[in-house]
Amino acid sequence: MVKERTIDPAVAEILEIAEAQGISTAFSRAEELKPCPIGHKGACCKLCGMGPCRLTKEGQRGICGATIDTIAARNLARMIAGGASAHSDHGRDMALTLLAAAEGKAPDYQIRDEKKLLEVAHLLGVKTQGRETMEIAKEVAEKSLAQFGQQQGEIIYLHRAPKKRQEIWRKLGIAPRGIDREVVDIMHRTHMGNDQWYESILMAGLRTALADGWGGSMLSTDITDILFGSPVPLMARANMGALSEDEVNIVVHGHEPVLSEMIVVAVNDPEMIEYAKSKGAKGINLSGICCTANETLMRQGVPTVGNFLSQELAMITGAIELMIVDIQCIMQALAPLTQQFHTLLVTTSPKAHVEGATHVEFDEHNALEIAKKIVKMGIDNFPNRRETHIPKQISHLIAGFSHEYINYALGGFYRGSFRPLNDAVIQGRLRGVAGVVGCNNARTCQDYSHDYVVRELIKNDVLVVMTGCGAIACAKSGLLSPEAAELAGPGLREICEAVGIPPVLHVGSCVDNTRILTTLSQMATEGGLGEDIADIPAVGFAPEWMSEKAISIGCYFVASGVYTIFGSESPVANSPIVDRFISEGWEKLVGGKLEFIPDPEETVRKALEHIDKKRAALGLVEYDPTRFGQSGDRLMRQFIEAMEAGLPVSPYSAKIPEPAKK
Ligand code: MSK
Repeated sequence: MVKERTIDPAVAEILEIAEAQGISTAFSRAEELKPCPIGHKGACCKLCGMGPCRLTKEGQRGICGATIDTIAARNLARMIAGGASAHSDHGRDMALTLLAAAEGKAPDYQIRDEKKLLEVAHLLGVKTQGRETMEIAKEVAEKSLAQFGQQQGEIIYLHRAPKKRQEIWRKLGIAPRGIDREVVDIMHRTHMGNDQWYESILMAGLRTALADGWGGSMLSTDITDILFGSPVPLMARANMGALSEDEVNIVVHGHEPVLSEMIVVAVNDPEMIEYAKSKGAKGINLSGICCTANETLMRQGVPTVGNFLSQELAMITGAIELMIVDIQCIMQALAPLTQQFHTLLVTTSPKAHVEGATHVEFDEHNALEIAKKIVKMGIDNFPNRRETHIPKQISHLIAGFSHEYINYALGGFYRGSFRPLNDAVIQGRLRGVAGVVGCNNARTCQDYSHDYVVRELIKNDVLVVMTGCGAIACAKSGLLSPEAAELAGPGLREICEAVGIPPVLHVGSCVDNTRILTTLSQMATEGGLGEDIADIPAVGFAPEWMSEKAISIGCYFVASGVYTIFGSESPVANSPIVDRFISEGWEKLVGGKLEFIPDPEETVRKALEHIDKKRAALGLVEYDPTRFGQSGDRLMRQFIEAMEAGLPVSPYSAKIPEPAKK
């Protein structure tokens, strides 16, 4: 039943077509291919050639004598290492691009946010006085790169955390020494015959996750802002209705903005547009999928056509001339689809080749030229377009909430601070705050859990920040629009109307979860909500997680003191000891805990319970929504009216011709 697989009508529409034509998708394959019941719950060890050892009976051990607890802990730690590597390697590439730009070897890139460069320079201990911008940028890039290979001490960005949190990490010996070092430590530690105590393995796992969150990912976010500008709110569109019937459709997919930012420049080049017209198209229409989409959405207002589970369906519309992929979350199933549809699949990263795709290797030294070459390939493919089926669904949203902007929006230019946010929590106008992040998972109904959890949270006056595919899910269902304030509880609604923000804030891509860490740190140091992230009435969610990156993200939130709830069954369920340790055990040690709860209703209940417990511990007034809801401010109305009038709202969406419908 298509309805049980997705709540997105556009995906459902294309799924019907796929099914009628016998086209395989992740949705159909998930039905055909049941998960291995042993590996799924952490009870399979395949770390050496004597295995795989599948422990199915009580008290059973692997051939080497490994217990279920050791095996489950090793499996989870390796997932953290996999996720941390992916994020951090992305961060390294951003630092290398900054270095190339600063040395004048990547002339198509500039420093777009000098203020942020100076802020990061200060954090990294780079002198700024009397120095040229590019000189500072070069040293910032070099110092950032050194964080990856550092062997001793602790990574510099830990100093961004509240003092109390830093002390917890040091006391437990989980302050990361260097980003790469922690990943290698896990791979070594979990090798056959090494660390056999689940607690020790899992604490090392937290250290690796911290190296991701407060290291590789945080550097990535900051350097991306330096190179491409820190996001500020802009209006954009989401879902497959963003594909065009009469223009060349080019879709960017993956994670890194280094190429996609150049693609934005290339598709707006008048020569390219003329060339598209010469091939019978009316112009060029750019859109995105997954987190590359989030990057270009946040900064340029480029529409997103969907999240992780939408990637094949977008191709099945028959309307995409070219899909450019860089790294991560790219389904191998895309290449076979290009044999049935005219779409050209272009890979660009030396780390992500796909058999059956065309490879055009990206090189930041020659960025715009390569971007134009790829766009031209898409234009040349336009005459090959056959029958199309583009769903009409489109939603409007506001994206671009960097933590700097949240600070500014709440406090204003001269008094920007987190004071108003803290005060709102203290007064009970906001019950608490939540980060809802992560992927889609073909084992659950696409977008359902994201949508359910977020609706319930805002109804209960919890301000929600979102990233990744979760943010796209809620963008598609309209929760990132100003009108969604109508669905919020009375206190949150008042804030949205007075400040001019939606109740759900899009803060970026997977690596940008670090914006949430920074926001929580600033809330903790602002005062009134304790002295540490763990004191704040806050929760984290990944309702439809699937990637190792999500596990790493979840663990760095836990290690930072946040109660974090994942949807679906626990990947360590067959070891009740490990399952308890990552929840109660971690909570005793670091203040945050990780739980896997498949039922979305239960996740919301437990989250609100936790928020109320934290409020009580801080001595705050009990949450009472009847005290609020009298505000008359309607600043958000301006955004709504601009949308309805189809006014130009960002450099990119200014070219969108049709006015938004009511
Ligand atoms: S893209 S890691 S499916 S959020 Fe960042 Fe989406 Fe998850 Fe990939």
